[in-house]
Amino acid sequence: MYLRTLVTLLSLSFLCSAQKPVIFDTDMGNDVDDALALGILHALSNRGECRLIGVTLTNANPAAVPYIQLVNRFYGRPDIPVGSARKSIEGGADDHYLSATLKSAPENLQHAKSTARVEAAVPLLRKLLAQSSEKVTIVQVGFSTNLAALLDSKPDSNSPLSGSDLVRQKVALLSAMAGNFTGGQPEYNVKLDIPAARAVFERWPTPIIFSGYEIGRDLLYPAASVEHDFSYVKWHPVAASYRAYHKMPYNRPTWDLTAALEAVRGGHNYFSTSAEGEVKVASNGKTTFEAGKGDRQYLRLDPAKKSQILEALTLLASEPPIGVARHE
Ligand SMILES: [Ca+2]
Repeated sequence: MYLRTLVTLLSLSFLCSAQKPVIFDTDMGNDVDDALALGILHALSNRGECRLIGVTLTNANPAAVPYIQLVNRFYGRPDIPVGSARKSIEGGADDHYLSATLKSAPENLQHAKSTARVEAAVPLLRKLLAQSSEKVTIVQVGFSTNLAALLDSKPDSNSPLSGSDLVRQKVALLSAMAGNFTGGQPEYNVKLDIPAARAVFERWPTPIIFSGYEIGRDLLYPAASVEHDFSYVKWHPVAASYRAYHKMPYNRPTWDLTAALEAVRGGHNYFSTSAEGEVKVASNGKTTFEAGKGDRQYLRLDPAKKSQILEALTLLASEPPIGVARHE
C-alpha cells in the first residue's frame, strides 16, 4: 500500500517536472472562444502536457474573476491564482456569458468557497514568473494591456529584475491570438489597445508566435460539438457559456483555441509557420509582417489539415475533468 502510494507520488512528481508551465492571459467575457481555450488548457494539463499556473484578465468586468474561479473549480483546480484586469478597456469589458453561466451553475459549484488567490494581473505575472523554476509559456488571447505593463514593471518584492529582464529570463514563448496577416482589417485584440500591442510586438524579448485572425476564421468550432460532446455532465461551464453567448446552433471561429493549442503542442506541427521577422502595428491597429530580423512568426493553415486540427480542438475542449465529482 505504502509502496503503491510512494510510486504514485514519484510518478506524479516526475509528471510535474515534465509539464510545461503555462499562464493564460484572457479577455474572458467578450467572445466565447476564450472559454473553449481555457477548457483546452485544462485538458492539456490533465494529460501532463502542460501545467496551468495562473490566469490573468484583460477584461475588467466584475463577473470575470468569479467566472474564471468557477471554471477552474469545475476542472478540479480551485487553487489556480487569478489576476484581475489592470484597467477597463473601452468596448472590451463585456459580460456576454459570464453572469449567465455563474447564475446557471449547480449549487455546489456556485457556492463553493474559492481558494484561489486574487490580485492585480501584473504583480501576479511577476510573482508567477519569479517563482517558476522552469521557463513559462504565456498564451495571450485578449488585449496586450497586461503584458505591455509587465514589460515596463519595476523591481518589486517579487523580483529584483525589471519586467523586461524578468520576461527574458523566465519566459520561453509568447503564443498570441492577435493580428491579421492577410492584409485585412485591424484585428480586435490589437485594435482595442494599440499602444500595448505595439509595445509587446516590438519589445517582447522572447519569440512570439501569432495566431492571426485568418486562422480562427478558417477553422470553425462546430455547434454539434457543443450539443453532444459536453453532455457527460448535466451542466458544463463551457457549454453553458457557448449557449449563453448566442442563440444555438452556431459555429464560432477558433481564434483563442488555436493559440492555446500551438502554445503547448507546437512540436506537433498542426500548423506551418511563416519565416521569422518583425510585426509592426500601424496607428489604426493594422499589423504587418516583415521577414528578416526578429523572432516573430505567424501560423499558416494547410487546408488538408483542417479536419485533423478541428478534431484535436473539439476533443480537448470537451474532455472531462479527471478525478473530480461529476457535479450532477
Ligand atoms: Ca479572447
